[in-house]
Amino acid sequence: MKKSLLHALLLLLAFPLIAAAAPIKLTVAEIHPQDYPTTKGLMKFAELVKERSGGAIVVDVKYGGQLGKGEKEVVEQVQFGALDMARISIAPVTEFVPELEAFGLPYIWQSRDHMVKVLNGDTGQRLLKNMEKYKFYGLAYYESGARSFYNSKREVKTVADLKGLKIRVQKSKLMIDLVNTMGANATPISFGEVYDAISKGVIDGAENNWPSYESTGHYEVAKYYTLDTHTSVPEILVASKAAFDKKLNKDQIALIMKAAKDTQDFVIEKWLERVEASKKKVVANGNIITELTPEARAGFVKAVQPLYETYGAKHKGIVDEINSQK
Ligand code: BDP
Repeated sequence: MKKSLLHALLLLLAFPLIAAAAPIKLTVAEIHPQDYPTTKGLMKFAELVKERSGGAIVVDVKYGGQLGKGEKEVVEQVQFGALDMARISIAPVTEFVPELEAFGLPYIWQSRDHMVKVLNGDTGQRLLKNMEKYKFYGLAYYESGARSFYNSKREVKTVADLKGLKIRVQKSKLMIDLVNTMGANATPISFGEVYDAISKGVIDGAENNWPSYESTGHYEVAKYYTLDTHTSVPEILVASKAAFDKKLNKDQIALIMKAAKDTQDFVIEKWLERVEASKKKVVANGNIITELTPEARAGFVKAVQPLYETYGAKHKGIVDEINSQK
């Protein structure tokens, strides 16, 4: 009798401790596979959050598109509060946060250093903060190299060679307009459907950076890759304001934001390694890699100028800020 009373008392005492010790679980969606640089960054981020919160916050990295194959739909879920976080390309995010379009404008960055300076400086950080207006917490920017065209039909040496090619784009108005302005026929479809669409001849190609061209296997079905580097739209780690405000206090949100930023350099490091590995694999496969002559590059740059009269004018303040930091 006495013993069971004691047990009950102990249980009562222990229960609040057990309850308090249950970690807060957060999920982050990532479309890329486990060994992709951004996924590695998220693993590191999860490690930092766990360590710095003393195990009170646990981040589950759902990579490989487990939580959705379409990035636009994933962003929608984050905004709505059905998903805690996602690592995505800024391109589909611009459908929800229009001012981010400035970062995806063609040939806007002079170099990686220029981009990193702007993103980590006042301009980039202000735009991250501004995402709260759209029900997001912008946590950090991740590296994404430069996007270039690839196709299964022919070698593209000048912008005129793009004419008539059916090119898959991300679900983003800016990307659709960008690719159409260059003379190709933009076809918006989800990332995960591109391989089949190229191999079945539904589309002729797509555009992406070295690691995505390689990791998706697109290089196997679209052997012509032209390094025109038309856009360097960064990746972004976004959180749901609704979900975060419900699950976390201010200090915990600050801890998460800091941990995210602290993984940016790590992603750049992993990125540079992967670019080299991807190049090796693609070249060994016998793909045709085309470097642009200076004249051909000038042709690409000229072709996209109309976008500066529309999107550029719309975001003139930000574009001027970016240009002044060259
Ligand atoms: C890759 C981005 C990924 C995008 C994908 C795409 O890392 O987030 O979804 O491009 O083209 O470079 O959809």
